[in-house]
Amino acid sequence: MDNKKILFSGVQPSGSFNIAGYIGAISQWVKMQEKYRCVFSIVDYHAITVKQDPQTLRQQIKEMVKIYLAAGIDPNKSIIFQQSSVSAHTELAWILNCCGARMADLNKMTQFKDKVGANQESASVGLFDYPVLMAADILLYSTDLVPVGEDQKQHVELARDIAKRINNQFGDLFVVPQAVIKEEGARIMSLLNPDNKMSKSDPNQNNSIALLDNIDLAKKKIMKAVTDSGTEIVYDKEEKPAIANLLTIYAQLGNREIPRLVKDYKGKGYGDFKKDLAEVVAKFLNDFQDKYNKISEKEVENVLREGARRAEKIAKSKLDEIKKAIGVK
Ligand code: AQP
Repeated sequence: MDNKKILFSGVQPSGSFNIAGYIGAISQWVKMQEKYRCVFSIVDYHAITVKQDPQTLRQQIKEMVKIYLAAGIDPNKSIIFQQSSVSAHTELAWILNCCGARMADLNKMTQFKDKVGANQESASVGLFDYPVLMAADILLYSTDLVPVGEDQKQHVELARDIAKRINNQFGDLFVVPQAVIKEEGARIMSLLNPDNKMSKSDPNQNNSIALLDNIDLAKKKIMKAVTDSGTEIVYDKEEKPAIANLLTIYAQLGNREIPRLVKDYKGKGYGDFKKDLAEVVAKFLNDFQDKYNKISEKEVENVLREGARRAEKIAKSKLDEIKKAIGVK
């Protein structure tokens, strides 16, 4: 076994995956797989924490595999697997629920509060407990690094706390993982309301651009994106959050530096800027969808079968170690 660090991350197959998740998470995975041993999951048990249509969910799981592959995740280098096919995840989540996680931890989670709003009483218990399942996902693979968007930072912190508590009580069982968050692009905002993050589950699809969006539709969404008062293209997250967000998307999908873009657009208006950005997005989507459309169902099946086999081996051996340590085996 080499001594490369281990990296774990995942995406929920819930809704149409958008450029925010691509920029915040997947784009950094692709670069990191050269340097680390990587495990990437399609976290379907997280997706069912909110209502899903079974037929659509099945479809979205396959879609996510194709998205991983089209983005450049190489199944010969990295493990790609469906979370529910490795039962150690839910088994460990139960153990962590009992032995490591506390009510006070989960009561602090801002993503739960943001998602349920005033409807806390009708939210599923799974949605409340989601961060513990995420801790299990991470800790099973002795993960060193967890590359995620900024919204997941608090959940990785919880995984760290749980790992430390269990290590204190039962001996050194877990590696304490670290979140890896990009300096730019870790929080892409919604196109029509730059105070909110761009999110798959947003009911207004004009707020986001899905990787599989029709290209003309995506261009229209950019042209309709809100801008700030004034006319200048400057990067100022506080005063000009909408333009700062569009500059970030431009830089990330067009492989450009923000300061350089600001220089290039000096003296030009929002209209010119958005027209060019629409072209950058269109080119990115075109290239991406070309690759996506070449991936066959057979390839998806093979990747998932082989990924589950490899993930299961690592996860089962870790779970056995934990079961022995806590006294159930
Ligand atoms: N707006 C964002 N900017 C940057 N990164 C983001 N991520 C999500 N939104 C942004 C990152 O993408 C990965 C995918 O996360 P996920 O699908 O498991 O769920 P999420 O974080 O809950 O993302 P969504 O879009 O808000 O999904 P829904 O609406 O289904 O809950 C993660 O690494 C995330 O940080």
